[in-house]
Parts: sequence; C-alpha cells; structure tokens
Amino acid sequence: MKSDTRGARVWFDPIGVRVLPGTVVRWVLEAGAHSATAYHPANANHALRIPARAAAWDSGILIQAGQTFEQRLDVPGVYDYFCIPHELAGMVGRILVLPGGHEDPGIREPAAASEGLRTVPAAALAAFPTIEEIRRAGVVRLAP
Ligand SMILES: [Cu+2]
Repeated sequence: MKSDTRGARVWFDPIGVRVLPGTVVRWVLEAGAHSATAYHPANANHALRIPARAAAWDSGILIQAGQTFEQRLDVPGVYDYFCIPHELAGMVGRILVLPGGHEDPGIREPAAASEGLRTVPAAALAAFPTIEEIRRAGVVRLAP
C-alpha cells in the first residue's frame, strides 16, 4: 500500500499476484492511509468480485507505516479488492488463487455490474490487471 510524497498517487504494489490455495496474503502499509477491502456485499454493499464461497475481508484503514493485515485465501478464483479512501482514484488490486498443475479451475472475469449493489468506479475497472496477465507473470506491478 503506497502513496507518493504528496499523496497525489496511491497504489497497491504489486497490483496483481498469483498464489496457491491456502496462501496467507499480507498487506503492509508503506505510506499514507489505506485499506485492503474485498469487493463483497458485506463491505458496504460493494459488488461481489471474489469467489462466492470465499469470506469477505476488510483491513480497516491503516494509518501507521509498517502496519500489516493478513488474509488466508483458500477458494480458487479471482479476488478483487480496493482501498476505501482511494477506490475512486482506482486504488484496487487483484489476486488470482490458482491450484498447481494444469487443470482449468474455470476462473473468469467477475461481473462488471450486479443488481442492487454499488457500481465499481470506472477508474477501478480500468486498473485491474487481466487474469491472463497475472496467470502468466505471477506478479504484476505498475510502472514506478
Ligand atoms: Cu489507499
């Protein structure tokens, strides 16, 4: 979770990662005030953009450099998450939980809109790395 010195630019680094089921993902606050919050209706009626069987998470807003938050991800699929103060600025990230081996777990892009839930801001939709990009690279970072 990063901010530049003026707070004009905010982002998750990396913005995309591929992990095996059962991985504990840790977010670390480097600078600024940020959260890591799952796209899930349990989080203030946001769209569901994590696997239906997965648990929602919300780190709350971290404010002290070095603060961390951890979440274990067991269900294969795409997990999209956002930063509460900066979702409109496109501060989002994507985790691909992919079993080892070559089977296709049928992972696909989350739906762009769902009835009765909040719309995902355009800047956020534009920021997600593609599933294919994450699958191929393993780790996707924004240009510095
Ligand atoms: Cu943020």
